[in-house]
Amino acid sequence: NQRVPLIAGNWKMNLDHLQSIAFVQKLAWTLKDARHDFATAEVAVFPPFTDLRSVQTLVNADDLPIAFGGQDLSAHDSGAYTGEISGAFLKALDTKYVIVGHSERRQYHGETDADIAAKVAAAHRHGIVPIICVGETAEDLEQHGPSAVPVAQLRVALEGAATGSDIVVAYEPVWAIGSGLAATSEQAQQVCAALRGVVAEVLGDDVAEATRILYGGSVKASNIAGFMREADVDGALVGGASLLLEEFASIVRFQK
Ligand code: G2H
Repeated sequence: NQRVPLIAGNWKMNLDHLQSIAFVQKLAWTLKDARHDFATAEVAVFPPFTDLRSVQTLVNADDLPIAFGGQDLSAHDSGAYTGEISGAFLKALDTKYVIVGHSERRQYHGETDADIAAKVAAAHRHGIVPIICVGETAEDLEQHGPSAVPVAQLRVALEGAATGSDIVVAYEPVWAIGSGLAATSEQAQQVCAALRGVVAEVLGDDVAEATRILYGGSVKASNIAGFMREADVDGALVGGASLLLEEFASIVRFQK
């Protein structure tokens, strides 16, 4: 397939301002030293909102081949929504991507599939590519089997997708997040294939063929190659390991 893998580092609410800046700079140098070919794997980082401007300045000034994005966005475009960050604000900072529907947003902020569809629509209104996160809890897995819940979540989220706009999907089993216990590559492949089926059903075969589907949940340098060998896994959404320079750089340099 023609899909360029995406390795995305979700920093969550970690790294202070100085650490963020130092990290982006060192990551770029490390990848340059290793002659990383960004055409073979795209790299993106997702700092907290308060560091997006600094990351943008750094990336633009040094012409660093690193994409970046927000960890969330508002479903609304503007108005009296205290504490919210709009798609327009993110776009003004040159963000290419925005994570939507991360399980931590679903779990701690009560985001529903319908909320996530509205955020997908908001991202597309502003020309930002949403990384739509779906995944089942251990309980869901026991009750409904491996694909049912993520498939249902994605079907609703895609109701917000605009025709002709890019999406990225991330399969993140909740039981594998930050637990150290990643899914097996076979498990990831099975669900990612089912998710590609949903994209085909809703947005058509061509979009499904072009859409990158990532695996996320305890991805490390030691397990990335296995995931990347799978036909329907096109990269990774990395949390904990994205905060460790050498570890993240090795993930980016995975060998197929
Ligand atoms: C899942 C993932 C990144 P981790 O949340 O989105 O985190 O790699 O720490 O499991």
